[in-house]
Amino acid sequence: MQLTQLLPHLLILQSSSRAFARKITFPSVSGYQSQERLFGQGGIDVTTGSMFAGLTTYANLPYVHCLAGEGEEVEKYDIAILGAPFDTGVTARPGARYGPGGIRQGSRRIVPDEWDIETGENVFLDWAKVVDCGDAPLTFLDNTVALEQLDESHKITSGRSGNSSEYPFPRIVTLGGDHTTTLSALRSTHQKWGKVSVIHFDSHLDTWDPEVLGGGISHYAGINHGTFLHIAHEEGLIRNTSIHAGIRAPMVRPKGDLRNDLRCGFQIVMARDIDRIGVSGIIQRLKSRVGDSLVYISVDIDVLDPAYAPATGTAEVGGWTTRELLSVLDGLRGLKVVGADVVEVAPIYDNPGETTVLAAAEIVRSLVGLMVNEPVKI
Ligand SMILES: [Mn+2]
Repeated sequence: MQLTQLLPHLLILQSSSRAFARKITFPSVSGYQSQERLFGQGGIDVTTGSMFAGLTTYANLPYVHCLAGEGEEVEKYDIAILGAPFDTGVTARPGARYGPGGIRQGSRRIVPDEWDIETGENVFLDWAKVVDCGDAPLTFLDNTVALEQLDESHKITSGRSGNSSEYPFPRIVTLGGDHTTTLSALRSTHQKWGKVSVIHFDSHLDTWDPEVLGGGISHYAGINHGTFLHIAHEEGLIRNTSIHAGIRAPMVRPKGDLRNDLRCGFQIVMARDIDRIGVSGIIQRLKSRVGDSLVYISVDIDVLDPAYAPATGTAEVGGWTTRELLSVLDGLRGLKVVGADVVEVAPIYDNPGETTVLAAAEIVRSLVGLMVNEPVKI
């Protein structure tokens, strides 16, 4: 068929799909959050009733095209889930580029109309409109370009005006990606909110000097998932009131690593401290360290023991349980959290029970809960 013959058909298709799109109550992708009900023959409702229908967004939340071009109308939101499929900054097992998809998969039984049995709260039906923006488009062939793309994606996503009239400043929870992606998130957070204290849940320090980790090969190689906090400090993005939690991985230099870590503005809570001071002791140390400052929370899934999170690139034994981490996170209520992430989830190493992605999905819910619990003004 000639194009000229095809044109009338295309026009009909276009106009009819537009008319159809108007009928759909936003969102149209998540199976659970309903579109307008559609009844089939015999009056059977074919649009509602299953959390497994449609495409998978985080927690069945509405999808918003946050990276739409200029002039396109974008649904307003207060908290955005943004995927960062990047894993070429790792020093061991790759695979975290599939993390965003894996975490969404792990979240498919989380639905927006569930109430927490301990608190009675529902973080998705509170004041904040929480949406899933999908993944940032990142090249997998050039790390420098990919991180610039992520910098921009973050800035665009957080730069839109929020849905709430009282707190119109969208915040982002990033789904990694390897830990290098946190650098982009910190750059964007700094541009909007200024310097932040970082609460860094990880088995590794990640403040390594690029000259020590990778930089001996090339400048380019020095920017990776073990050096991003050093670079964030160098770029002046973070306060010297930051703190690690869950540390247990070995040092590269016996004293140099710790001195360097201190210079980057960090204190350390060891993984085994939890046996001494308990969950409440950990919460207290984290809270007193960051005080009243604005906070960014980064959760490397390898803070958990490999028994609870096998699907990660640089697993270290002797970590926290999922319950301990969730209790610590939920105990941070009241802090002014302006950005957060869950990184280093590499679903290929998960087991058939999806241990890691289930944990990661629940951690994301806790992080969203902290943001909802404490609205922040610029
Ligand atoms: Mn890390």
